[in-house]
Amino acid sequence: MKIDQLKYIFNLFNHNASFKLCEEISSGHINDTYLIKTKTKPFYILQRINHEVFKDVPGLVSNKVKISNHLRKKLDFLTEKELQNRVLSFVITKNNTPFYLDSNGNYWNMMIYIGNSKTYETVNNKEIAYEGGKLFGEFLNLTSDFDANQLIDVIPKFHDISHRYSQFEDALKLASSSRLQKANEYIKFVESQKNEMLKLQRLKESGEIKLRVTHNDTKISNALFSKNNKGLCVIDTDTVMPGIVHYDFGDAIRTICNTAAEDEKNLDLVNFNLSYYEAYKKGFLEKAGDSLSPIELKYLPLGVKTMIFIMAIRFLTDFLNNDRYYKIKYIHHNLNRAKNQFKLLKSFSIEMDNLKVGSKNSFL
Ligand code: GN1
Ligand code: MG
Repeated sequence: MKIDQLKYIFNLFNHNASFKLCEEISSGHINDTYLIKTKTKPFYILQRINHEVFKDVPGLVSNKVKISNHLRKKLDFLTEKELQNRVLSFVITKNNTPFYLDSNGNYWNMMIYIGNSKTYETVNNKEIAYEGGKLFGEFLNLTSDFDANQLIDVIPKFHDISHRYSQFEDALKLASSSRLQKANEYIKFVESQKNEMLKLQRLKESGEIKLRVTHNDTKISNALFSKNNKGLCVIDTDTVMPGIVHYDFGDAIRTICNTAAEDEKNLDLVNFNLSYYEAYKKGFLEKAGDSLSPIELKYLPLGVKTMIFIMAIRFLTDFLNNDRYYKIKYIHHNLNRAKNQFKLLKSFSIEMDNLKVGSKNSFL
């Protein structure tokens, strides 16, 4: 994207700032994200939302604005300056619309950049795990009184395993023989797991586990921390929609407890860190525990297992589909991501079994 085009789009939004420069933030797999630096602070985050993936962008933006408004109300004891660091603030266009739709059909959304903050792709100390737990736990707690029916399903069946299995099975039918061969060992494994992996979905569908507002992309890089490592703000609320708590708990653990990055190729480096699990759980329960029912609590560990599996099957499916969904940086990127998640799943299961043998405590 050319800088002049970005500057033009930036100036269609409602602000009094002068554009200075922009930097692409390339950590996301779906949208195009730019940090816009202006002559005076605050800076801004300008995003092109991928409308191939998100079919109803106006609905998506409406979801996130509703959630930010709700969080602001719940945190109204904070000063305006504090609120700007704790809750995403979206900027409307000069035409009073919550996004800009360009002539190529691209949707643009803008928010104020939260300065003096940092993110982690991987975690290297317990404090971050604990603070991350508090932050995501608080997000769930503060949104627990928001009626989830007011939100659209931004990606229907996003975390439904049966849907992910049917996409996987479709991919198997069309995949090239060379990709099938490279994925062979994992394909067999995926097929063997169906029963256990469907369990949470059945509990959701039977109504035993209630729908609530969930974030649905709680990887640790979607948590902002202050310079002194305190949890500040949950970001990337594109996938906020009705869901179950287990996947939010699971996705955070999936990324926090992996001793390596999600796409690390050397699988010896990929292990499940149990002490980070404990730290995250502690922070999470401190903040969200009161809003969780016994059945929600009981199945949190299965949420971890299921969420790691969901990411593994999604990466594997995209590899079989010749990389149509996720951005990739090299040819076997998706296969490596999938292998990484399968290794993490194995390591998680070993830790879980050891814990059960070693003591009478349940994993939770
Ligand atoms: C995608 O684009 P990003 O990085 O926010 C994906 C998530 C995955 C994540 C894996 C809409 O999120 O579900 O967990 O990659 N988002 C979508 O890193 O598919
Ligand atoms: Mg996301």
